[in-house]
Amino acid sequence: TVMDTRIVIVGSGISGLSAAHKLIKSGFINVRILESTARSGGRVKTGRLGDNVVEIGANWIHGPSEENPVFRLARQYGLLDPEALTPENQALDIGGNPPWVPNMFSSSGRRLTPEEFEPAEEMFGKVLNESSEFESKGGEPRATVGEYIRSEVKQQAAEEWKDVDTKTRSTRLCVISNMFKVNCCINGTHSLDEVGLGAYGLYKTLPGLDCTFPRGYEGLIENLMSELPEGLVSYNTPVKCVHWNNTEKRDEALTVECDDGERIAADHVIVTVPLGYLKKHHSALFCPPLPLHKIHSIQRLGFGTNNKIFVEFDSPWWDADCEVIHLVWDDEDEIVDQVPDIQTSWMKKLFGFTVLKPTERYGYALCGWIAGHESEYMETLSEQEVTHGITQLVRRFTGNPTLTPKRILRSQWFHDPWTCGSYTFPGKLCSAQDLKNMMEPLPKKRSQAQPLQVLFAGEATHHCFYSTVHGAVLTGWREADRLISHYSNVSPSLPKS
Ligand code: 6YU
Repeated sequence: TVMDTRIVIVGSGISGLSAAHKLIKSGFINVRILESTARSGGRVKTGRLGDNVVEIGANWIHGPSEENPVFRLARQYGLLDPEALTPENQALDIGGNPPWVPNMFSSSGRRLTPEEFEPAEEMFGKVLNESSEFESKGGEPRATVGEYIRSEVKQQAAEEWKDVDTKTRSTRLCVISNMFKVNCCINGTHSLDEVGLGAYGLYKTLPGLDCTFPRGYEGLIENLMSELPEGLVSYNTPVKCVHWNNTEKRDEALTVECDDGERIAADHVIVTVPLGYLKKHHSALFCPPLPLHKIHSIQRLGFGTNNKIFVEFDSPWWDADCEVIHLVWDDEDEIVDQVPDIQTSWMKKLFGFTVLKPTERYGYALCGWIAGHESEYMETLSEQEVTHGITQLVRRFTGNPTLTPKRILRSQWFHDPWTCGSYTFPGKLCSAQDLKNMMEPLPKKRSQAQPLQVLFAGEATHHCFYSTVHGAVLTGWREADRLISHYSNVSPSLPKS
């Protein structure tokens, strides 16, 4: 019966918590979460820069509107600013591109004029939008987003900018390189040459102007936790292996083995570990191993690194209305998103900064964004070395040799042993089928074996909202619903949710 069905959830991120929440509300009482670290939230992680809250992980609610479960929860818990709740804000359809006010700086120490960067932004935006259209045209499995944009931009620049002086045209192409780096961060990839063109359009946006949690994203986690039974989560309890389909011991068909040797018998396990962790550890984490088609999908999907470097200054070197700062290198008119020598020039990959607002709360603080292997290398440096790199960078771009950051703080998602990167993107040979394979429960066929032993949730298992918090929530609910409907067929006593 529902009362004694044993459900184990691996991972206490937002997807694991969402699954537990729904199961418990539907009457399941024998639910446990096993979490490797000492906290809940996973990639939803709020930190401090001085007295201010800053997000180490997820930053925005992407598309805060009625269809977004994170928006609905945040509203219900009273976690949002009034502006985010207005109908106007919810109706704004930005298609994933917030209309931020930019300031553009060049590596020669001057500001770029709108004449220099606006045509480049416009051209890049148009071609990027076209990149989303190959999915519906039946795909283009081999080519990448990087190759497509690069060739389209080169062709269009030659035609449309043929009467523009060489220097301005070159500067505009350098701006395009900057746009590539911005999109490496958005996609959490090393290079746009790793993002599959055929699958790029799978990602869907929701209406609503992206908003933040003024008191921190972790407020969402705390509120969810407060509605769950005490002791639900076992912390510092990494799962080492999920033993499934054990046909010898019928009553122990499924057991979860922890690092400390404890073995927990279960009827169902919901695995929510990040794709980065799965890529590295899937062969040890499952016994017997995962079916081949699932392993291939784990490999085809991409999981890269995007990190933040928060930097505080005594006074601003950007305009009062500026929301995003771009750092444009004037030797990058060949459209590049990778640096020539990571150890000496990793900081060239940092596309720039978003400005923390409001100023009354944050003072003059910026959030720098850096993706890829350059970002992974940055994680290995000491805080002093990172500070030194950032200081040199802002001095060069402002032309101000005395500019000095007050304080810095950075994330290190690649070296987090339980995440191994930041979030999912569609790799070169990816298709919609790979996301379907990711979410498919085990064992696959309705054989003699007990069905729905191992279920899969987490950001990387959502067919169109992968890489987001709302995607993760929906996958937790989906797997809870899978079990709820399974038991409402076998045991009519289950209250309908
Ligand atoms: C969003 C945003 N945002 C920035 C940065 C990052 C992410 N995301 P979890 O990892 O949370 O939980 C798993 C748990 O399992 C965890 O606690 C582990 O410790 C545990 N575990 C692991 N192994 C275990 C074991 N063996 N045993 C036991 N436990 C184990 N999302 O909505 N808005 O602004 C950002 C951002 C720096 C790192 C983000 C953002 C992603 C979300 O944070 C993430 O999806 C969810 O938190 C994941 O939850 P989960 O439960 O699945 O895993 C146009 C276009 C194109 C394409 N896409 C672009 C979209 C934009 C994506 N944007 C992200 C941007 C930022 C800036």
